[in-house]
Amino acid sequence: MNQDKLHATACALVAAGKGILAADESAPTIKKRFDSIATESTEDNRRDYREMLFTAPEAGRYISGVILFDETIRQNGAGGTPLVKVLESAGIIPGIKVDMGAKDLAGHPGEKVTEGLDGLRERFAEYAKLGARFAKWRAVYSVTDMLPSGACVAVNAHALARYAALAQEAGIVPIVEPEVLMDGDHTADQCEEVSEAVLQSLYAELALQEVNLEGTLLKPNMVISGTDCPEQASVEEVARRTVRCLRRCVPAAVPGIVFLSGGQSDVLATQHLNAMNKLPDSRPWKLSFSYGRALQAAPLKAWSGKAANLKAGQDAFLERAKANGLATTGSYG
Ligand code: 5MM
Repeated sequence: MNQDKLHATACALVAAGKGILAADESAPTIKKRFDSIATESTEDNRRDYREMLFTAPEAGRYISGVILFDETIRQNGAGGTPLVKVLESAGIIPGIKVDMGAKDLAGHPGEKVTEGLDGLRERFAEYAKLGARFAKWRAVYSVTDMLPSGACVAVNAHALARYAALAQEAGIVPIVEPEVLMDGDHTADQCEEVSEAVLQSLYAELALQEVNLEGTLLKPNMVISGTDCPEQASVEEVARRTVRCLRRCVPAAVPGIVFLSGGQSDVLATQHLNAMNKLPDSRPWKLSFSYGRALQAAPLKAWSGKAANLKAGQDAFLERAKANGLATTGSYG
């Protein structure tokens, strides 16, 4: 394992003014997205849509890396160039989602454990050959008065650390993504408490398994009220709570924290990131983004499955990418 190389890649992914595009929707998720614009989810349509995003002029000014799905990392663009090469020539680092999804956790109704460790060493070796320089594994936690259980927190931390160790062995930077879900009526207080427990368990497990933190990135949720909670935390409160929670749990050795958007509106996700980067509190890590929906909702709608809308789709994508790029330095609005 070349630790300097892993660290350099992790730092490049959180360079000032830049963040990550999560374009790693699995087949059922991308179908859901395409259903919303009445477009069939064929292999060609998925390629055309993603190629539209990857080739948006000057996307590399705001986008440091793209998380790909297994199909995409093997796919050629319409002109025959591999999409990995298309990204590289735009100055964007290719990444890969390697988890096999969140499955029901035995004995714990309503909870999930992320699977995909079997054969992962071999898959990493192949992905490295295909050009992946970073990877992502997502665990999810539901919040209720009873959840998450200690078991759910522990098994997901263990799996995230096993994945991270295997990624580094292959020379690939692991992004660890523990997502405390927004669904439900829980308060921002509950979200903060659960996020803290999840992160503490994760960093204890990463230490136990001797993962080199300098060569990792964290992709967490923000500390936010549940979608159905009658009292919604303001932008400033979300920023303050999120940074407080991260300062309590995330070691200074981690180069960067790249948030997921988790179902927030695109503008709100940008405002939250911007507000965090404006806080005077000292922070040892960069705060950036790794948004899926918050970067793609607008371009997906503008494109709507029609080649004639390519420029409109790219313009909509660049607008969100630029806004989030500004938010990484607290200079949005
Ligand atoms: C892009 O969506 C990713 C893949 O989800 P599925 O495996 O369910 O298809 C997802 O992991 C995404 O990378 C993160 O949740 C961040 O995306 P959002 O939309 O929450 O910013």
